[in-house]
Amino acid sequence: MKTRSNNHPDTIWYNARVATMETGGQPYGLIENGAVAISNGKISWVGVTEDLPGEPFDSCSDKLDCNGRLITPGLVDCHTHIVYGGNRASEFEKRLKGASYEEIARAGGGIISTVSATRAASEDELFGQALVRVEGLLSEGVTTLEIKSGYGLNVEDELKMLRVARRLDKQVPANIVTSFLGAHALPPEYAARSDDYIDLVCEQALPAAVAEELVDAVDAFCEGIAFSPQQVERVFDVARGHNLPVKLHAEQLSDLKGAVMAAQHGALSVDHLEYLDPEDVPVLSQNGTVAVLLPGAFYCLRETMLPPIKALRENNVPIALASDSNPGSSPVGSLLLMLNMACTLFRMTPEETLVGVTRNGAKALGIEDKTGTLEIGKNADMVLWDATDPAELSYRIGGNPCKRVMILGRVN
Ligand code: DI6
Ligand code: FE
Repeated sequence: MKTRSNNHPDTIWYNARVATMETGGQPYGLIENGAVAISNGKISWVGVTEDLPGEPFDSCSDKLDCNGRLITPGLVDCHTHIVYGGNRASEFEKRLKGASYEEIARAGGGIISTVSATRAASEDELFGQALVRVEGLLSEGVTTLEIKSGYGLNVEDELKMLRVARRLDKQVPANIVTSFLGAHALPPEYAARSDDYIDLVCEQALPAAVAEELVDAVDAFCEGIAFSPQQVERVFDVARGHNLPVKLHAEQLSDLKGAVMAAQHGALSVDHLEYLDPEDVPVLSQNGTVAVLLPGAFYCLRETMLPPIKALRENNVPIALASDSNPGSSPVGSLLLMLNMACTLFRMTPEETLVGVTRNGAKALGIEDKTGTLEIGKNADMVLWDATDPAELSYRIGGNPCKRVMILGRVN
């Protein structure tokens, strides 16, 4: 029997159009008639099929002829609230009759109605319901997923949500990372005492979640119906004390300058951004902060204010896209649909949208050294599509062109 060198490929996918999504070079980092070789869960070789070194190719037992189809990096959904109880279909009906998202929120509906349902649900119930939704995303080629807390809004129920996210990470093949979003909304028991609630978040909820190793990043909702930049800064200071990266829901409904504040705190990302002033965009690029755009929420809220795409492009701010999967503003179960919406609603290019759910999605989570592009040394997270042109992924609406998903070198 042959002894295998560490670099001997376990798997080779070849005869493919390989969209590496690396910067520079061809659009999409495309390699025609390409191949990707995998060793020990990592990418060990990427290039033109003819250039594959002969012997390892010949002796590799797991070879897949892709027949000219497209390979991309595994998709990254960098912003979801996919763990929650209940649903808000009745609120959808109210909004169709004319009530606004903000009016519903101020009348105790909206996020708070999901908080009641999430508090009432057991950990097992939340797990079972979220698993179905997560599996839906994964079936479309998502290999990395972020999940936020934020519907518990007390110590016990925030921890419950994060435990569900950690259980999901163990259960499914995809990599799941968590964000603590205790400062998502003011729970009713703290009405008119928002500073006291921030005390609870800073002094009890976040430290307890960190102590249980449930937190990969810290997020907040900076908005008139949520928390001020000053209140969010208090949460960010605690995050920094625990060496945790921060991110922020900012400028979704109004311009409170939350994005600037977050970028100045070195935030990984600022998310939503419809009301971000183009003049504030340079602060994002100066701090390496990713702009995460959420076309599902824009669409569902029938928003008309567009995020400042032109300024983001001009300032070379990396743009990511995500589902924002949540029961209120974005009941979305498809990341590919977000690519189409970003093209149609935001006039982003198909290439920008694919970068947004691969390379830049990974960057928004601070894991761009591990995933998001097809480069030697990165995790072998990749998708084979029943498509040849990368633009097909944003062009089609519905249908699922995902043929095969590899995560950490394993096809599941
Ligand atoms: N902005 C959003 O779009 C979600 N959270 C947030 O801060 C909405 C959450 C919800 O409506 O349940
Ligand atoms: Fe969100």
